[in-house]
Amino acid sequence: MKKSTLILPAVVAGGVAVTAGTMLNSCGTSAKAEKTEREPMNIVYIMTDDHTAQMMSAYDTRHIETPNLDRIANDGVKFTNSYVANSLSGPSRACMLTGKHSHKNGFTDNTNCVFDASQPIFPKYLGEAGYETAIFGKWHLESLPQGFGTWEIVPGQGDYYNPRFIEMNGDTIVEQGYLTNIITDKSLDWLENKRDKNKPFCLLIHHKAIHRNWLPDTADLALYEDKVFELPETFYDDYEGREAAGLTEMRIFDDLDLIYDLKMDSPDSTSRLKQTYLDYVGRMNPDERAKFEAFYQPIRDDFFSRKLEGKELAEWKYQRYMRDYAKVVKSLDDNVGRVLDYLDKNGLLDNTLVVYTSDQGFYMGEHGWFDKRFMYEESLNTPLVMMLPKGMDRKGEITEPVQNIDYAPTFLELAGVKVPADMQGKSFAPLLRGDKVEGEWRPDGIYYHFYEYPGEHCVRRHYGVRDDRYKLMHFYNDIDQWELYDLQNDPNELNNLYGKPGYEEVTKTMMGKLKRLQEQYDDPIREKYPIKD
Ligand code: SGN
Ligand code: CA
Repeated sequence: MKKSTLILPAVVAGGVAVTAGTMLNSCGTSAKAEKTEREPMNIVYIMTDDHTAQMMSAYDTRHIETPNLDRIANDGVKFTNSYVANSLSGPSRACMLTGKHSHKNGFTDNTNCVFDASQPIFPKYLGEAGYETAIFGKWHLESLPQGFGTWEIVPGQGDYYNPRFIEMNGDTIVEQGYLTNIITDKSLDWLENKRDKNKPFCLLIHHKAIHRNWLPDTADLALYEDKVFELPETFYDDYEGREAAGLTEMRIFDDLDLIYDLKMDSPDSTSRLKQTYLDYVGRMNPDERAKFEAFYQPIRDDFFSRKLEGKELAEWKYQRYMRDYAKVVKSLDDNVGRVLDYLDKNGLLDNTLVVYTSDQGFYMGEHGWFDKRFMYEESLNTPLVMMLPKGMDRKGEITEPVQNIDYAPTFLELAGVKVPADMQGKSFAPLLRGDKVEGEWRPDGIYYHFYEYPGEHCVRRHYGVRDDRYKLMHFYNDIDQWELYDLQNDPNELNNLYGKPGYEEVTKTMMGKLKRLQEQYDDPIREKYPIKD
């Protein structure tokens, strides 16, 4: 392999930092290191869309098995307190790429923003440091990518079947097949045939899966049909004491569309989303469409004959939702397996950081919902597992709270690239190296801010703080409501303690944390809603 000009990151050997060529012995003098060379670390970052920890067996064994994703967790590390900064696709991607909160990177919501792609993002810094960089799949930032050596993205949300891709020359092409397979094919082709193998690489594989409307690969249609998914404890939540939760349009019962989401189309059934559904399934080739119809038609016949209502209908919708979502996860899991196998067979795992995460979590019937957006646990959390390169010995669970704004500084530090001072995330490289960390990792907890309102699903704007025990949130704009939860005693966040006697001290402490975080991150919202001391 050609020698790299990179300044190599410190490798920990017996607690002593080793940089290329030399290491300090116990007397502080320079001695010849046993291992004098270290190849620069590669990064394979796999991110899905709307894949939630409840549907990944490394995190939750109730529903489905995800053996390939679990392989990453079992051979490496699993973050048990992994959060996003703004639970929505575009905003999450912008946070992750820039290492900054939404108010700093400018992409606050999916509907009104265009990402200024000329701003610095971590792949750009890696490219300048000699890395080969590429992204394949969902981009969702409206402008075209900049700062990557190679990119090929799907327009907007992308199509599950016979998808369109925008190429670097600006052309839009149509590929034949199922999107999760195709994104993986393109990624593996780049790894094998397109990149300069003399350079370290950073590859971002961004799937559309598991995004709505959960169109499975025809190969996986029959899966999970005999399974009855357990109903979440909060499925019949009445939202008492939580005004914003009660105002949303993301309920499985009321808002999950029978045609678009659940494929219960018939010639005389109508819905606002029928045409969108027809456009999506209309992309299938005749063979795919025939398999699709042959699978769903008996389910439709049965459904229309039963004329379900009330709870029966709600639970039927829940089961169908879970089954289709699970099928889409299966294809994703298989494709992650293909990437791991490639890295393994080509001897790349020793020197590659493999990351698997999602752009946010998702509701699988909790509070009666699908979708995300809220700072409640299911959508604030996002899965995060990593396989570490040799020399980083950390294994098992990492419990320190991390956020998607931390990824950029972490990757840069691990690659030996200087972390720019204006990145707001905190590099968690020390946690991966297994360094001893003094004191609390994030004494004030993590900061969150959601903006997309007015917007689809009607989740009100809110910001908040979460520490290891409590969560404080403020819903604002056309409402003004505070919520406070004791996550230890009320993990389902049903009991809003804000304003209740006995919680004055906790509220004061959490307000202090919120205020400090808003100052630290310089969120202008604090001028509109100043927090008094
Ligand atoms: C689409 C979906 C929404 C979803 C948003 C944002 N509607 O608009 O249900 O919340 O994407 O999702 S759909 O009718 O078009 O399917 S995100 O993950 O891209 O932020
Ligand atoms: Ca998403």
